[in-house]
Amino acid sequence: MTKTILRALAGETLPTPPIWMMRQAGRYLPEYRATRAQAGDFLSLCYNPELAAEVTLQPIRRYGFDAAILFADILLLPQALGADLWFVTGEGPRLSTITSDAEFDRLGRGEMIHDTLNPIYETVRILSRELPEETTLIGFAGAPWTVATYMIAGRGTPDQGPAHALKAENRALFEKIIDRLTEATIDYLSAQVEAGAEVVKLFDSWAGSLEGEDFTRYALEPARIITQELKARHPGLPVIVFPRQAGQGYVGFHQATGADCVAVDDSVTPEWAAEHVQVDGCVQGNLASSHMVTGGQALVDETRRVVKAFSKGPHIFNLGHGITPDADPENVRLMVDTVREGA
Ligand code: 1CP
Repeated sequence: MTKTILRALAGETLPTPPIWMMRQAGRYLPEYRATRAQAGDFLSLCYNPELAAEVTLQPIRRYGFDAAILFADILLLPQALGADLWFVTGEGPRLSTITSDAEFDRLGRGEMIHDTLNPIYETVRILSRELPEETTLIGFAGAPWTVATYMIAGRGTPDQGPAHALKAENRALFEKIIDRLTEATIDYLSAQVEAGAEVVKLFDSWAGSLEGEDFTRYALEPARIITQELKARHPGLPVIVFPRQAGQGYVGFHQATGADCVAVDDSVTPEWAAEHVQVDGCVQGNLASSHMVTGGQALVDETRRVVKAFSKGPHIFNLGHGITPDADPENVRLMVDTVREGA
């Protein structure tokens, strides 16, 4: 096994951590903005396999990252289940809402998603042919809770209030949504693996707003079911889970879910995560993405700090969350060089 990401995921401690970056294909890159303009809009870019593969490859060409992440979005799955989805420029995603049993009953089941998502699998097939042989291809989906927060509210919300309200008022419907998404996510990720994804990552961006028993039932348990079922269908498949802002909830997440790697955000320190999370397996993270905007010596110092804190166990270097559109591509270069200079 020569790909560094796969070695880290298998539990190996490497002299230099492999590196990639959340949202590495994105608006901070001029070549991304050009291809997106060529596609017309964001969703047309996602559903155009040639152009989606092109933007996936752009950060690989520019920085030589050790992994490429499929260019798509977590909200394509609800669209494939029958929700309406559109993006309002400057504001973000909008979806038709699901707040009643009648609206839920209009959604399709897991198997029908492939009609809509076939172009995504085609992007994966193109990438598995075109990526450099040392680069690992990561497929992904949103975790059921995070996707449900958008489906219930019809948009992004600062506190996921509408989803919490539905959970309190109609738990049976809320759980039907989580279960339907769990089933569909397994089918979606499984199809990405069949098309050539070598690793899958589950993004639970809003896991931090679930507390106590809710965290166990709606973040941990779906991640466990998805991980176990994918590994049953695809023996040896490495799985990365990202219960963002889980705090203490990160502790024990490897064992409880069976995931190979837990990605940590930057609301915890790398020293804390090394002691409490990396003890159980590979971790990914966790430089604050604001350093990609501000740069300078603080970027170098904090990058070295993250590398050092995780140097005694398996680690994949990444940001704590996605890079933002106002980031300077030169700062990304400085981060990559700083991580690799230790080699
Ligand atoms: O205008 C543009 O070009 C669109 C910006 C954009 C991009 C580049 C969106 C809209 N999605 C994406 C791609 C994307 N989204 C990827 C591709 C691979 C890569 O990382 O390079 C991935 C993995 C995602 C995942 C995603 N989408 C998440 C989970 C990760 C995270 O950042 O927390 C979430 C929450 C979304 C929803 C979404 N899609 C886009 C936006 C602006 C949002 C957030 C909306 C909100 O909460 O208000």
